[in-house]
Amino acid sequence: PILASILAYDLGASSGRALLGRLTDRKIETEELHRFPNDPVQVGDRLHWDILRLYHELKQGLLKAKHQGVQVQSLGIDSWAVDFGFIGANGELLGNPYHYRDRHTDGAMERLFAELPPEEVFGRTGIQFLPFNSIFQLYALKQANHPLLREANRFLMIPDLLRYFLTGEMKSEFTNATTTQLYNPALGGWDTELLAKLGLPASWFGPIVQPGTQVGALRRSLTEELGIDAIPVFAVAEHDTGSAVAAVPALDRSFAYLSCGTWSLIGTEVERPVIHDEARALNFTNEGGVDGTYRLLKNIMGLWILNETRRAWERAGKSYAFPELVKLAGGAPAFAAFIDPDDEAFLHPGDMPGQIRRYCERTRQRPPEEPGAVVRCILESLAMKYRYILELTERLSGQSFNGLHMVGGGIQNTLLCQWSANAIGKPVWAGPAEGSAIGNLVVQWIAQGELSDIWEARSVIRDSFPVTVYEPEAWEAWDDAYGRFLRATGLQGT
Ligand code: LFR
Repeated sequence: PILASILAYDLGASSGRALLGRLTDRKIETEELHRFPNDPVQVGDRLHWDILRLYHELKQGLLKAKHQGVQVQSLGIDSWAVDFGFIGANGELLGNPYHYRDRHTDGAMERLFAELPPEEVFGRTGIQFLPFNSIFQLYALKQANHPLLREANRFLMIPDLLRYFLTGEMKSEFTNATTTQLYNPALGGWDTELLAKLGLPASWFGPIVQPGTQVGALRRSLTEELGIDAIPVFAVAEHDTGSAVAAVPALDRSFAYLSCGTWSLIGTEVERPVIHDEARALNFTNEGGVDGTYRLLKNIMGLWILNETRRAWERAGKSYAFPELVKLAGGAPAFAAFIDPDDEAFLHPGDMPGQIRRYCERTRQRPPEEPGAVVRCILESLAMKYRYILELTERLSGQSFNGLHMVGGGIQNTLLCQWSANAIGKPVWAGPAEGSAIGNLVVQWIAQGELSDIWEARSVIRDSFPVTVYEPEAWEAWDDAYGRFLRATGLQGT
């Protein structure tokens, strides 16, 4: 094992991992220390995260390091965005955080807009409208007169909360704070006017720290419980997408990325948030990044649709391994039917194959029947949507990209990488797969002076991990099918 190293916890919507990292002679070595499932738990009508189990897994990681004789010099946590828990006056967590796919936010966005126009919310925050943004979750809780709100004293997002469990210190981290849609980049802090308009107490929202800030060390009760030293704890880019973008091995300062996992996030890095009518109309977001940058990007539903389809088949007693599904897709007829992956029908857990069938019926296409055809429909539609959003990113940022960097676990799906290259008609550079965890590590090294800044980090990542190049193929067929994709989905050409 790597004996002296730093530790990155990266929590995804379906699994989490702890990665050890070591930096020597401008080369990064990583080693997976611990991997664990992150299964949401449905209780009655509500869908929750199992937050204490996640904390338990963080501790298991620390124990594994101890048993392997690894000296952990610092650690950081990143996770998915928007979700949160409340701390009561006694310092304890109140309730179990909701999952952003819970239905308690259904309709909340529209109801909020009846009170506060979307122009104002976007103008203040620069954040895209997703029905599960913290702002809409909080609004839904408020309208439901949720008992939690009477006891709440502090609002902490998932990584803030886990970091609090580890250290006893409450701090909000910048990149993740921006995803609440309550942070105002022009003010450089929580938008207290917006909070007041929504009737949310500003006192819930504490100090914000930038990625790369040391926020305490493991608390006494924990080091005694585990029999380990007090490891320094850093706020990294605690939004996993923020960490993933930090790890994009770009050489050119003008670059486009696709962070590919449960979600597909496509965009570019900008110096200043892009907040104007067009950005709002296209529903682009400006999420906080590392070193004062912003991530101008858009969410695409991503491999969630495939994962959830596979789970539905599994429930029906038909289990397929991913490689098998991808192989079946490769053998199915091309361009038979398209979905818009971002249709609301695909947001919630449930009968995904049924949703795809109904979408096709609604849009007068023959629904795919066989598993291979269903998977092909999902992957081709994703690739087409990537082209669509990449073109919008170019338009909004006034740049033209000569290829697309793909990072994240989704790049293991080589068919998707190839089809993405085909759809955009430009090369795809795939790697690294552990984008978020590596971004988490490099921000700790920058904080410790081991790397000078994000651009040195990117070049070190480039030299440390393989990047697979996918050259576009069959451009004419893909370009022709793109027209059919736009018509089938009702999306406007750019
Ligand atoms: C990706 C991600 C996205 C965010 C979504 C929900 O893991 O963090 O950036 O929009 O999850 O939190």
